[in-house]
Amino acid sequence: MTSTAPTPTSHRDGYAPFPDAAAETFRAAGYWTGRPLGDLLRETARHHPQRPALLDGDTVRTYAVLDSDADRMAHGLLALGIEPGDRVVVQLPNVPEFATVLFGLLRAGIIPVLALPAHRRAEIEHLAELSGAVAYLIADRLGDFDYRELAATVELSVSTLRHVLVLGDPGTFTDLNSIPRAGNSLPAIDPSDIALMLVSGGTTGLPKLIARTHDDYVYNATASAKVCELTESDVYLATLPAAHNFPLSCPGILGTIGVGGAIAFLTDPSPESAFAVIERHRVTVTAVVPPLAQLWCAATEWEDADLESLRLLQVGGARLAEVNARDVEPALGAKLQQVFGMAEGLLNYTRLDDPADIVCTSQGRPLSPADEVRVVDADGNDVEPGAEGELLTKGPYTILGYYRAPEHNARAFTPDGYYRSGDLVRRLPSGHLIVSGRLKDVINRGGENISCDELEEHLLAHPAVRHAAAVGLPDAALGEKVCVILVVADTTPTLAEIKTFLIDRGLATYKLPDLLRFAETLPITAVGKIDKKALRAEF
Ligand code: OOB
Repeated sequence: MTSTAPTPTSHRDGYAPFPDAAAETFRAAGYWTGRPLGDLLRETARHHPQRPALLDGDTVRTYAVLDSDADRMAHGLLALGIEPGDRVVVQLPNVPEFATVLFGLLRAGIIPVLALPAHRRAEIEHLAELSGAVAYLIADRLGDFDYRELAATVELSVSTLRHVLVLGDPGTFTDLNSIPRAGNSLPAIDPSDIALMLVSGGTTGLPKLIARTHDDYVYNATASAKVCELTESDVYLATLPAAHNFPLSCPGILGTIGVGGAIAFLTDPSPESAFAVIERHRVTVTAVVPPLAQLWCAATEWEDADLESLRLLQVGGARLAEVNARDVEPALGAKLQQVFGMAEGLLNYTRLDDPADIVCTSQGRPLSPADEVRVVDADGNDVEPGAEGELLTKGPYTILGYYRAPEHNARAFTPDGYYRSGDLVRRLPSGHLIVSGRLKDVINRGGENISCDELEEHLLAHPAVRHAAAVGLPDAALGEKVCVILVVADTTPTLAEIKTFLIDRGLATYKLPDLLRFAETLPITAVGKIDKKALRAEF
């Protein structure tokens, strides 16, 4: 076991609950409604049984069908002997069955641990051990990767695992579609209990588990749907991996189900395949990370799909440079919404009626009136209004501790329950936040701190630059030197040209790169953000 907890027995061992007083406040104020997540689907299915829920090529699953499939899935999982409170590692690509499996587990009170399709042995074993998972639920394969081979290894090393369930060809494992589907009554769900576990996007070490309750996650999804003015006429496209908080619940799949919209799924987010699906299903809303937003914008020059239906492009997960933000509406014909969120909770959105300048230069403002945000200096004191500092937060959908991680929690949370995000922000008088970097994504060059985000933003303004990443490399004299890695369009600028360009933009000379490297593509994380750890190792 990599868990620091002493052989936990109950699913609540190692969980940091909301304090009673806070919970009472959130209920009284109406943020928490006492509904289990599974009810989002139940209520829509009751009111609009014939509306399309899941779109997949020519196949349409209505809300009535999804609702009864989810119930049957719940019965089947319980019939296998998986019990309410048990954890199941789910690793599925973006396919409609993701929704059936998720709601099946939620209704059975079984806790999904939502792994990303790109996770491999190290992450899956860690997540399964840490959560004490009894089952691992996979697709047979995605592209040329065979998840059954991964499962065969994981099964040997994780002692709590009793089942491997496969969507598709099961090989030597259990076929998810052949498990018995009837005969149980579904358990009562306590809305303050853990509904599901997300995986942290953490930049250091192995991922951590983030336990979200029914109450807080229903609020996360439904309040996000309101901010995005989502209605039953919307068609949401799950472009980023569905297990990630952004496409899952911001407002994503869950928010769309809550309002009775339809959902289409994408396993390949390349412009060619994404644009075809947008055109075919008349997609209205989707969420992407900045590198993908850039790629889609550029691709409108050579792809001629009809994207007219797209009304809102949400971009988040990493800093979107202003130059790229300004491209979105002209290129795609959709409104841009910047989303600065975290699996730990706090979500910031630019609003649909914010002025264009705010939408293009800020990362949004908190979703909830009950979100508490502090911007603090290195000593934990609030900075002057508008000054840069670390974002601390707590509120009705922000966790108070990672699951089974007491030592890490002592550093990552303040004694009075604020999550230390590690993000450097500035707050505008309107409450909008500008993310200026990460506490750790800073290069210390001879004692001067250089924000990688800031440098990258300037580099992206260069006409030849498609993608840019700055990393600190060890240097005997300076401690660290500045290395810039660029993906360029057609011309290849020299280091001297890049320096002149940056000086002309008014950048301080100590921030200029020492080294310039070129790459065909930049390495990305499981959800598609630029992977700084991998870059540092490579250059
Ligand atoms: C989202 O969630 P995670 O958990 O994968 O990553 C959270 C971290 C934040 O702490 C921040 O460092 C960074 O990703 N981040 C942004 C950003 N959005 C997230 N940095 C700059 N600008 C942004 N717009 O990434 C996530 C969760 C829900 C919605 C959207 C993103």
